[in-house]
Amino acid sequence: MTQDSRPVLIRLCPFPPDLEAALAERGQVIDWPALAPAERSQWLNDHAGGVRAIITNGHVGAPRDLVEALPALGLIAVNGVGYDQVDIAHAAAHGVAVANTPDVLTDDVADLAVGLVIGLIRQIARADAFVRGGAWAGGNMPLARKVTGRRFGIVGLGRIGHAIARRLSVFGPVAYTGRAPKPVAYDFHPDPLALAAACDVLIVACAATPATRHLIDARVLNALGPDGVLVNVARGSVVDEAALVAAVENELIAGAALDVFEDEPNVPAALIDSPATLLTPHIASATVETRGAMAALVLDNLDAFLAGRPLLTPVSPA
Ligand code: 8YV
Repeated sequence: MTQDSRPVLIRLCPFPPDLEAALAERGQVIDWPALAPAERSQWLNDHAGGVRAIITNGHVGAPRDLVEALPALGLIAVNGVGYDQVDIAHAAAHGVAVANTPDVLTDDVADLAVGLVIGLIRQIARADAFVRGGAWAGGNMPLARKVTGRRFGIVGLGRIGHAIARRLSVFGPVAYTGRAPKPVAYDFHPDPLALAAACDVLIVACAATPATRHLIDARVLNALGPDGVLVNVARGSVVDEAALVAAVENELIAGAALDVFEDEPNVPAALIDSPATLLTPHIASATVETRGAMAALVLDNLDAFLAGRPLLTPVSPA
C-alpha cells in the first residue's frame, strides 16, 4: 500500500459485492475482521494515521478504542438506520462524523412489520408447513384469529413507526407511544404500559438507546394480555427477552413475531420451539432494492466526506 495515495478505509464487516467493489474504487479498503488481533496492533502502529473512514453496519457499529486509535478518522458510515452500536458523542468528541441510511429502508421495514402481524395472527408459516408436511389430507388446520378490527399500538412513531401506522390503519385503530405526542390522528399513550393495555397488537419501532433498553418488560407484556401479540422490528435490546420467553411459555400473551433479538444470531430455544412465535433473521431491510439504495447512500456520504462536502444523512449527537 505504500504506492497507493488513496484514502484508507477500514471496513468492519462484509458488504454486498457491489458495495465492496465501489468502496475499493474509492480507497484502500482494509478488511478488519480478516486481521488477527496481533496483526491489528501492528497494522495500527504502521498505518493508523492514514485512515479517513470506517465503513460498518448497524450490528457491528464501531468500537471506541478503534476510533481513538485513528487520528485522521473523520467519518463512520453505517450501512443501516440504527446506529446504537456507535457512540455518537464519543465520535463527535474525537472530531468524527457519523452517517446512517434513513428513509431508504422505511417502506421495507414497515412492509415486514405488516407481514409479521398478518403472518403471526393468521399463522401463515404454520399453514405453509401444514401443506408441505402433508397434514392437509388428514383434515383442516385449526382456526387462526382475525386481523381486521384489531387495535394496533406502535412504540415509537418515527419514520418507520409512521409508515407502519399508515399501513395498519386500514386494518383497525392505531395508537402510539413515544417521547411526546405528535400532531397525528392516532391516539397517544404516555408509556408502553398504557399503550399495551389499550391494544391487541404491540409493535416495537423505536430506536435502541439506553432509555429504550428493556422498555418492553414483564409488566408491559402482562398488560398486553393473553389475547395480545408483540411484534418487534426495531432492536432486540428494546424487549426484555427473558421476560418475553416467560410470557410466551406461560401464555401470558398470545404470541410474538420477531425480526430482531437480544443476542443475534442466537435465538432462545424457547422462542424457536414455541408454536406461538413467528421468527425472521433480521431481514426488515433485506431486499435487493433497499440494500442497493442503502449502499448508494453509504457511498454518497463517503464521497461527500472525501470531497469536503456536507454529509447527506449525518447523525447528530443528542
Ligand atoms: C440492517 C438495520 O440489518 O438499518 C438497520 O438499522 O438493522 C438493518 O437495516 C443492518 O444495518 C445491516 O446492514
